[in-house]
Amino acid sequence: GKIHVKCRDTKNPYLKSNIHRTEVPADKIPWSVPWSDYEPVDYTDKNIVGKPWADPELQDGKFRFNELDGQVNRKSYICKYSLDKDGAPLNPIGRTGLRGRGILGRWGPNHAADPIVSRIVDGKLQFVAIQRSDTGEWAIPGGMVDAGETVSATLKREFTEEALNNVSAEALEDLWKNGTTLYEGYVDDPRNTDNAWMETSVVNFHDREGVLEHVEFKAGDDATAVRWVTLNRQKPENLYASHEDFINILMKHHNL
Ligand code: RP5
Ligand code: MG
Ligand code: MG
Repeated sequence: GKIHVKCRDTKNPYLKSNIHRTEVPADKIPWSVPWSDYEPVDYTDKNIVGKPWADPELQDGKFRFNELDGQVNRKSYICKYSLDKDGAPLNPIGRTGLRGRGILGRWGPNHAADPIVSRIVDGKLQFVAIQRSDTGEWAIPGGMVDAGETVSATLKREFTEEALNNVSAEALEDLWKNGTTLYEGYVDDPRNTDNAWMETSVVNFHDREGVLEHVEFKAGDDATAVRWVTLNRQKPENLYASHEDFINILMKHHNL
C-alpha cells in the first residue's frame, strides 16, 4: 500500500516547526538507489531533549539497536535495520527528506499500540475514533508503548486516556481480555524521519455483549473529540497516518 507518503509530505512544514522536508521522489525512496548529493535537513526538536521518554543524542548514549535494550524495545517488527556511518538507525522503508529524530523520542523504531474497539449496530460495523490535537485528523486512539510497559497494557491505557478521559470502565474488563491482533509493523506517520519511525501493534477488541452501550465516552489527553465511526462498504477518508489501512484490515476481518 501507500506506506511512504505522509512522511514525505513537502507541502506542510514538519509538525510543530517551520522546517520543510527535502523532496524525495518515489523512485529515490530506497537506500539502495544511489543519490550521492542527498543532503536532507537535520532536525531534532529542542523540546524533546532531556525528556524522560526520549533518547539522548547518539554520541551521549549507549544503544543496543535491533535488541531489547533494557526497558526499551529497539527491535523492528519488519527487519534488522541498518545503521549509517554515524551509527544512526536507517528507516527500513527508505528516505523521508529529513534526518535526525524530528519530534520522535527514540532513534530507530518508536513502538506504539492501536486499540480498535468495535461493535455491530443494525448490521453495521462501527469503531471508536478520536480526533487528534496535533493534525486535527480522526484516528484510532493509540499511543506510545512506555519503557517497560507491555503492549496489552498500552492498548488499554491509551484507550482509557484518550476515549474515556482516563476514567476506566469496569464494564470493559472482559473486552480487554479478548483482543485479536490485526497488524504489527511500520506506520506511515507524518513524524517519521530517516533515523526514527513509528511501528505499531493494532489489536481489535470487538464487543459482542453490548457492554459498550453503558460506557461514557469523553475525549482526553491529546484527543479533542471522540465518536463512533460507522463503516459501510466504503472506508472512511483522511484518517491519521496509516490508520485507513488498519481500518481496511478490520473490515476484511469482519467480512466487509
Ligand atoms: C501512530 O501514532 C500510531 O499508529 C499511533 O496511533 C500513534 C501513536 O502516537 P501518539 O498518539 O502517542 O502521538 O503512528
Ligand atoms: Mg496518548
Ligand atoms: Mg495517541
